[in-house]
Amino acid sequence: MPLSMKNDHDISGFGQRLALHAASVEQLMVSLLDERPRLGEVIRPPRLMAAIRHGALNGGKRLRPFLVTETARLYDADPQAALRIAAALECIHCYSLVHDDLPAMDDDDMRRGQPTVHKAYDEAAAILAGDGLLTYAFDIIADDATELPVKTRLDLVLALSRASGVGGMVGGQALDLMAETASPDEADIITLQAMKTGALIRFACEAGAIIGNANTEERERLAEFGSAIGLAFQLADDLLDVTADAATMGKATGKDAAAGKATLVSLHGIDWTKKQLAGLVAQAEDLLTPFGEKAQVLKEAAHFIALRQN
Ligand code: GRG
Repeated sequence: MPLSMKNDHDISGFGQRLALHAASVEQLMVSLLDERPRLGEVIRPPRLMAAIRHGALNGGKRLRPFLVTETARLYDADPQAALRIAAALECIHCYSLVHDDLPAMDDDDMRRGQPTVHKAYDEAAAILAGDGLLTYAFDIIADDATELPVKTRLDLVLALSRASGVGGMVGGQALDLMAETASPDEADIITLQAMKTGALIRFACEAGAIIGNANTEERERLAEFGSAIGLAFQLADDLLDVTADAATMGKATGKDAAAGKATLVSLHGIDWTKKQLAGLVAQAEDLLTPFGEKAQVLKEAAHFIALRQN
């Protein structure tokens, strides 16, 4: 069903499911981000850990972790192992937000309804908190406590490195910073968004296939599903930047227009964007067809991403 016909699609049920899942990710992250040094560590400096917790344990939607565990569920994979990969990915996402908020980047004071890490602490603390979260993600995956075969953990490390690194999120952020002074065309914008925001969401969906030891065709199919909903996520974010208020979003809005930054919404308008979103959700649903009833929740996730209000 096209999205334009169903803006009243009920996403509240999915929202509750997501919130429940978020609580389990949060619980694991609380225990991972404590001050107890692990084997090979000396001490975990309390102020650094407090800044890390401020940036990571502050009420995000935990959408990427949800996608990891839900795609892993298609393969009846070990839920505890999947949850650890989900937490690792969330560490990377949180690091990206902490660094993105810095004065040298987006210069934001509020995130998830709270002062950003550099506001609550200071810039050096925010840089180090981001660095710490980034490194820790790979620690979590490699650790024997993640009870997956070594080759699977290695595949996850490689895929997450590629998604978050110079050819993925970091590269996309670099292109995004350049876009403030250049005039990117539609193809440039799609590329930078697929890298900056899409790559982690693509990884989230591919991760379930890696954890579940899926064949190459299914791994690619789930990655493509991730790409479609990743682009939808960014389009919805650009729409919200135009239509939502800061209180609902827990962060400043109207920033793209203020920075003179071209987005697909500024190029094509709101109606076009909504039609694109509908097309992406339909494409995402089609990609899940071979998984049958088991993928119903992932279909709901695609709708939620396109219709979300924050
Ligand atoms: C600094 C290396 C580096 C990268 C930053 C992703 C990113 C790259 C910056 C975030 C900028 C931004 C706000 C992009 C819009 C899409 C986005 C990632 C929104 C935040 O994600 P949500 O809605 O946030 O999943 P929560 O708070 O729910 O986790």
